[in-house]
Amino acid sequence: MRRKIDEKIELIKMNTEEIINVQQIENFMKKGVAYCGYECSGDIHLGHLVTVMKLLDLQKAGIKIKILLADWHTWLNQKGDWGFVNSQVKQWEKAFKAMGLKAEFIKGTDFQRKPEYMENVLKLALKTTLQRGIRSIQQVVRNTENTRISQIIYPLMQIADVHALGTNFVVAGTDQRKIYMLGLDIGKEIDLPEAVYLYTPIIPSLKGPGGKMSSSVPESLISIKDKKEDIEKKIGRAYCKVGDVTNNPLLSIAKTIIFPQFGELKIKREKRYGGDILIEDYPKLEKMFESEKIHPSDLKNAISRYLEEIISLIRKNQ
Ligand code: STL
Repeated sequence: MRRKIDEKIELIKMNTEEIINVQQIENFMKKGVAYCGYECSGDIHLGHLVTVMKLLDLQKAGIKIKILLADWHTWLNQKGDWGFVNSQVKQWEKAFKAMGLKAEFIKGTDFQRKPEYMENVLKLALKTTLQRGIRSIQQVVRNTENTRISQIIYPLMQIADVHALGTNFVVAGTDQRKIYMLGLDIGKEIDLPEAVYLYTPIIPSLKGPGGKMSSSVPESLISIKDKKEDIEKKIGRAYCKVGDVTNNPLLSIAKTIIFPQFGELKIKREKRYGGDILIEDYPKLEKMFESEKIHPSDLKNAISRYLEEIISLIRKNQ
């Protein structure tokens, strides 16, 4: 029994960047509810897959999952009009189901129009300086030169969501961290429930140092709509310097997506280049790449192969 619980906790903690209130995991595991919110615009890409895989871990540990299809957030963040947002929401829900999530799907507009909800947003607004509001969205908003007031309401609504959805586990990429940290500071205004905050790593842009995989930069990402040829082409062009293990999007994909899914990575090489190698864990891959025992082109071939295997399954289920 104890061992089973410990195994579940290990699974929940695996491949996270940071966990707030980690000591509460066991307490919330029994009757806990987890949520992760998504702006629905553009195609789902590997960056989103990192949180989806973490949600699948929580699901395996017996935790109920709520997915917030944050339609109003998408609109507030200037991603498109309501015709666009509504059609995206439908596509995203279908895709999440194809990835194996047995979640409750909730649209923002299903509950964010309630007077109690809006009252909470205004209570949070009263306690937040403009400066802090702007700072909290730096990693979420594209054009930070011309921030709209709608984009400062956005984080306050995100904090109110934690309350409205009655959640005990918040799952998010580290780009959302400043928003939820603001929430922890001012949450007592709205009786914010105590929750575990799990932050997952961000996959760097395929284009190299500086950026993250982002819907607004098509060459930065691999989407779940990409075909085998697209995957091979984009991975083939991806930034990957010999021996360099920092800012390497391919190593990041291996660490956060391929190893958790397959538990190993096989590099296929012709005999004259050293033959096949089976790598059992991520640290070993990193060491071998750093010491130049694995060449970027061999790594690229392997990553393309595994990504095609994952994405073809999602494609088939949609
Ligand atoms: C992005 C990109 C992305 C996710 C989000 C934002 C998250 C949005 C969100 C909205 C409301 C919530 C929680 C999360 O309650 O992949 O720009």
